[in-house]
Amino acid sequence: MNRLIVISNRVSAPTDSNSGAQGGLAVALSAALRENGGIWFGWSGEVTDKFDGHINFQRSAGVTSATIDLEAQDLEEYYNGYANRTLWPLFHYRIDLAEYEREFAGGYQRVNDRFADTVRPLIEGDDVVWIQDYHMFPLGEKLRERGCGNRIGFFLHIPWPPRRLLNTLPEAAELAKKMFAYDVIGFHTQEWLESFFDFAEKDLGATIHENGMVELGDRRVLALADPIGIDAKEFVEGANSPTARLAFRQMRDSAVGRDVIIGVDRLDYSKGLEERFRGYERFLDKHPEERKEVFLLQIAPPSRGTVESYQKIRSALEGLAGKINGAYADVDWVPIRYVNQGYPRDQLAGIYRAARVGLVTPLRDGMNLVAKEYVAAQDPDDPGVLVLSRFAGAAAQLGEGAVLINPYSAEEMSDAIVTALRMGREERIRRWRLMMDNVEKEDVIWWRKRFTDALMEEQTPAPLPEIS
Ligand code: ADQ
Repeated sequence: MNRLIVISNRVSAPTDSNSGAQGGLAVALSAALRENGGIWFGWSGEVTDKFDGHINFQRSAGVTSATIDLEAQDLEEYYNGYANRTLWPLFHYRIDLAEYEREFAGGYQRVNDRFADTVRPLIEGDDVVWIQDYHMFPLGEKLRERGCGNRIGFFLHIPWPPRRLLNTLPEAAELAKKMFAYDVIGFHTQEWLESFFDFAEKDLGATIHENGMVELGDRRVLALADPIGIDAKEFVEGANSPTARLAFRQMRDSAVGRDVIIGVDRLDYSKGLEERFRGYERFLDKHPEERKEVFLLQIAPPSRGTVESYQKIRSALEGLAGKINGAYADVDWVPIRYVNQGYPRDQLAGIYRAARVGLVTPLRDGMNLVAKEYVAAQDPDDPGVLVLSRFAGAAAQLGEGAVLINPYSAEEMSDAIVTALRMGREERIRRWRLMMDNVEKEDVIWWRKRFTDALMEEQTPAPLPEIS
C-alpha cells in the first residue's frame, strides 16, 4: 500500500487535546493517514523571525504531522494577502472585493517554494501526495520542478469561478495551467468542474475527454466531481450524547415554546449573513402574527479578523442585528440572538436539533458542511426543515429535501421561513429522509475514498447520480 503525504495550509491532525473537537475533514484525512501511513505536512501556525526550513515532527493518535514556521511577511502576503484577499473573494464571485497586488502574488509563490523545498525530501518511492485547497495551487508544479515523479492529487474546497470572472486575475492562465502538474484534481460539484473545463478549453486550448481526462500539450490530468461529506455516523452519535441532550434541553427551555431558526457560519461575506438578516427582517415585517412565535439564533465565530473586508462585515452585522432588534423587540422577546463564539461539536449538534428551521443561505459556497450537520443532528421522528441556498455546493445533493432559495431575494427567504415553519410532520419526515440518505451514503469517508482510489489506482470514479 502506498504511503499518503497530505499537504494543506494548516495541519489539523489529532492531538491528545483536540481529538473530540475535530471537523470531518480532519477526521477523514487522519483516518486515511492511519490506514496508509504517511505524513500530514503544513504550516505550524507559528511565526519565526527568519525562515530556516526546520521541520517539527509530531506523532499523535497514529498520525505523523510535520510542520514549518513562516515569517510574518510570508503570512501577510501569502495567507492574508493572496489566499484571503485575492483568491478567496475572486473564487466566491466577489471581484469587487478581490485585490490584485504583485507583492501578494510574489509572497504566494515564495511560500509555495518554501513548502516545496521542505516537503520534497520527505516524499519517497511510491508515496502518493494529496494537496488541499487554494493556498497551494502551484505546489504540484514546484514539486515536479524538484524532480518529484510521484502521483500528486489536488482538491479544491471552494468553487471554481466562471471563466469571465477568473479572467480578471492578471495571472489567471498561469494559475490554471498549474492544475496540469497534477494527476488528479477534484471539485465538490459538477458545476465547479464544468467551470474548470470551460476555462481549460476556451482560455488554455485544452482538450476535454468524456471520462474527465483533460489534455494540455503533453500533460494529462483527470478532473472529477467529488462532493465532501461529514462523518455522519460520528455526528449522529454526537447528537445523541449527554452533552448534546443537555444543550438541546437548555435551548428548548430558553425558547419557551417558540420555534428556533438557526444559522451557524464562520463570519464571512460569502455566507450571506447580511442578506439572511434582511430576509428575516422581511419575514418579521410581513408576518406580524409570527413575530413572538419564533426567534433567529445566529452563531457566527469571527474569522480572518486582520483582513479589512472581514472587519467591515462584522460591524455591518452588528449594526443590522441591533437595528432589527431595536425595531421589533419587546420586553419579553428579542427577534435575533446574535452570538460570536464557537461551540464544541456535540453541543452544537444539540443546538441544531433544537432548531425547527436551519437557515443555510450562502451567496456562494464550495459545499457547506453546516447544511449536512443540521440534517444529521435532527430527531428522525420530528425533524426540522433545511432552508438552503441554491448557490451552495450542497444544493446539488440536498436539493430534493431542502427548501431551496435564492439568498439574494429577501422575499424568497421570507416565504421559505413561513413554508418551513408551517410544514407538517409527515412532510418534514419525508424531506429529511431524502437528505439524510444522502448525508449517510456520501459521507466524508466516501469522499476521501473516491479521490484516493482515483489517485492511487488511476480509476475514473462512477459518475454522480443526477438530481432533478
Ligand atoms: P467553510 O467555509 O469553513 O469550509 P463549512 O463547510 O460550512 O464552511 O464548514 C464550517 C465548519 O465549521 C462546520 O463543520 C461547522 O460546524 C464549523 N463551525 C462553524 N461555526 C461554528 C461554531 N460557532 N462553533 C463550532 N463550529 C462551528 C470550506 C468551504 C466549504 C466546504 C468546506 C469543506 O468554504 O464550502 O464545505 O471547506 O470542504
